[in-house]
Amino acid sequence: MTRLRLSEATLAQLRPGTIRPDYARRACCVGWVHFGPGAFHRAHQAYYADRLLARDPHWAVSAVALHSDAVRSALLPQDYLYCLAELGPGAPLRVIGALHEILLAPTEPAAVFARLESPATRLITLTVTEKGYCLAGGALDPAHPDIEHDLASPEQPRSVIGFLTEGLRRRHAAGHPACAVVSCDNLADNGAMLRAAVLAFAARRSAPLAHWIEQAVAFPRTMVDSITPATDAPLRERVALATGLTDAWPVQRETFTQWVIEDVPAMRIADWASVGVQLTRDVTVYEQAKLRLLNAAHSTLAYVGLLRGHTIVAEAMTDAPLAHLVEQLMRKDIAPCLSAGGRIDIDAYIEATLARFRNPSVHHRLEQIAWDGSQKLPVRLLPTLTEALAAGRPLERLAVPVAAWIRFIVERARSGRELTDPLAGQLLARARECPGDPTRDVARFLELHAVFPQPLAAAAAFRSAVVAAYRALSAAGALAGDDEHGVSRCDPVE
Ligand code: CS2
Repeated sequence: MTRLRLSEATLAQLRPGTIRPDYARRACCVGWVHFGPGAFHRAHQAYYADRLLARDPHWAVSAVALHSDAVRSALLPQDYLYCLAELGPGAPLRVIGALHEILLAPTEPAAVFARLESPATRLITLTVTEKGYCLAGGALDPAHPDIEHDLASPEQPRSVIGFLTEGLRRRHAAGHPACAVVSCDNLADNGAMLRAAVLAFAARRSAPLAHWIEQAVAFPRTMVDSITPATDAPLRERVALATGLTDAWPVQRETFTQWVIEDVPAMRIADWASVGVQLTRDVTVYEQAKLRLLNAAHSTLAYVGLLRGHTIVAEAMTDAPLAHLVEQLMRKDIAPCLSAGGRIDIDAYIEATLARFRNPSVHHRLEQIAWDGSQKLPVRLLPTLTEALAAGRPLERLAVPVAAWIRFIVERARSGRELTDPLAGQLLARARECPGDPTRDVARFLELHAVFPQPLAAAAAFRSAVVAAYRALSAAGALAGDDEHGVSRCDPVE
């Protein structure tokens, strides 16, 4: 059966049961520019924009794709409408109408700058992933090829840092007020990090420009959370059956969603609370709990789970020794290093996170989480390891995901399977040089300064914990509790 394609013209033919935009899309205007219209943005921030639009028509989103035209090609024939499926029994399916356009940065820089410069734009957000910020050691990498390029050709930038700086420069030159720039990526202190990267770039262009950005532009920090599995065939099927229409690129996420933004004057531009977004003075406690508990546990499940032959998070959580490791890691190793300041009940947070991982409706591939480990470990795991080392706390269990990541890369190099990571070439080359001796294999990887900071990398206690975990894991991801007698190979002595 040939189905019609989702679009403005076919919206009226949606089968009952799908939630549709409850506002006049044509009356909406762009007030929000977003870099990176991937699945996470479309399932998370665009959902909140959609809810805001029901109250205020000034929040339509102009999305900017920095590299690929795939999302625009899929959504342009649909007037940028797409379906968002929440996952779980009886969870809703809704058509999101918040996207007004998708601009292609490489071919339409003038249109991108026009949006950035426009006084109607009151908010700029980013989901460009950890690698999109062109950092090295937590600061802008002036030797990054895109940054070198953008400093040489600031009006035809490639990087998001180049686009933002030039867009802000034009805004200032036109006499328009500054607007907030908000990183929605999983980076520690994402606001300060983005601000420092833009200022470092701007300072190389012009001191007065850097000064104006420093004085006028707010970079509030955020915590974003909602598990968003990549679009797959069952989702397309669900959407087609429920709506009666074809959607070239629907997105899906768990029902749980959270967005916490630092409460600065520049963010008091919308009724955020009315759509469930929380503004607070102190985002750090939320951010640390999210990155160090949820994301660290995710990466542990990914690397150990893949070695153990699992493919999906919920399935890995049915593997008792692995689920036990993850829970102990969160409760006994990570939680004691967190300063929740009474704002979050950490035990309840861990309980809820484990329940989210066990949700069988969420088909979240471990492979998706395993991507870009060189960018993720320094944010999710290494700060806890650094603090645990300084406090003389046990490192044995915390070292397991690090060892599993190294094993995972060594296995990829051996099997010739693809490794998705901006440092893939370097990582695979190192893995091929590994002789198969735990001490020497681990040493090859701990030399990677872009991943392992000093003094952690040089600390004997850390090195020996990673070597022990690497030895215990073996290529098949062996864990404590695998043998019936529960003899502990990874558990620290308690
Ligand atoms: C995951 C995250 O892919 C990953 O690395 O850990 O995308 C995670 O699902 C989200 O941060 C949840 O909000």
